[in-house]
Amino acid sequence: MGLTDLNVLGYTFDRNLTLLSGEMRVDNAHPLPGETVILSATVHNTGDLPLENVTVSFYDGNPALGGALIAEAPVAGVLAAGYAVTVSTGFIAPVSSGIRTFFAVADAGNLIAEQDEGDNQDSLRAFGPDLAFTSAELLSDWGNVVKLRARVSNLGTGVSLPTRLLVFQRAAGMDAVAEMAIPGLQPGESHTVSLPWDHGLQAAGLHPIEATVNLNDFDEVDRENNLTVLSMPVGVDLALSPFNLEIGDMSRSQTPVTITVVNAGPVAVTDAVVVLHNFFTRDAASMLVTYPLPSLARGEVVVVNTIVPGPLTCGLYATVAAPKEDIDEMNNYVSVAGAIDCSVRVFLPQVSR
Ligand SMILES: [Ca+2]
Ligand SMILES: [Ca+2]
Ligand SMILES: [Ca+2]
Ligand SMILES: [Ca+2]
Repeated sequence: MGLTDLNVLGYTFDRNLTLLSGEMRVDNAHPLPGETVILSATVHNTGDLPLENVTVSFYDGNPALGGALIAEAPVAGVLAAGYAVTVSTGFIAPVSSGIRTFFAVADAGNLIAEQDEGDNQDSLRAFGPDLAFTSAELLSDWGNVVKLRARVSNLGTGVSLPTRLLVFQRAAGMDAVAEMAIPGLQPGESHTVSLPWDHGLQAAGLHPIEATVNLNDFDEVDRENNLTVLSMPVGVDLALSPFNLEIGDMSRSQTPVTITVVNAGPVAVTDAVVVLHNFFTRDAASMLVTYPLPSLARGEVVVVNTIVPGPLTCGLYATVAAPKEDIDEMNNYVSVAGAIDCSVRVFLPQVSR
């Protein structure tokens, strides 16, 4: 009698519920104290069989360490294999607290025997203090001094601890270029800062500046709003004011023009020139008048009154420039269209009926 190898290809139909990491949600991360928020979690039937009596229990804190049950949310009807359903429960936001960790557990009472009882849980950190930049701007002060004007707000549900606001110019080194203390803030409270520093000698151009609050003094769920990136302009920035441009009768042979030049940048400017063009273009051939400005102090405003030969039937184009490159060209031009539209256009054929 020979040996018989008996190979049995077996397959067991499994039951399994799964909560995937990172699928828990809270509908409002910044509730007012006492406001009801909605916690939700998605339970997947990752087994082979449809399941009934599926529940997801929500806890405030880890249930294995004494976390309090918030609610047990039932899944209505049958959860078919391969399907998932999201269940939710209300939770009254804490009046004031640190960060909470919420847990969702599928089949917490273990009414369903599963292939894997260890994949039934997900968690979500929420609430607590949440510092954020709610406004921030960089202003040129005088010389090489710039100033960060910013508002830091506590958007969270818990009191924030005293911390620091740090300013970095990463390209210039790893150390903070400026810093100041931020006091502890109540939920909803804001703190406005005005923080000047001397940027020293910098190349002309736009330099990215990072301001960050609470780099690592205390824990926050949302750290993305603790950072703001601003642009520090260094160098010449002349501008023509679009609000202070006055032109006389553009059909005359002599037309008075009043134009306002602003030195908007952080440095004094020498040898600037205002150029006025006819025909609503900046072509050299259309140049009417050049008006030199030998020196402009930082922040200086100069009103130029001149008379240009007309008529300006197509319109007037004004530019300002200096020998040193301008860090923002967009504000160096103003124009006024004339009575005649001289711009090049493509006309579609018109069909009359
Ligand atoms: Ca499971
Ligand atoms: Ca189970
Ligand atoms: Ca924050
Ligand atoms: Ca400019």
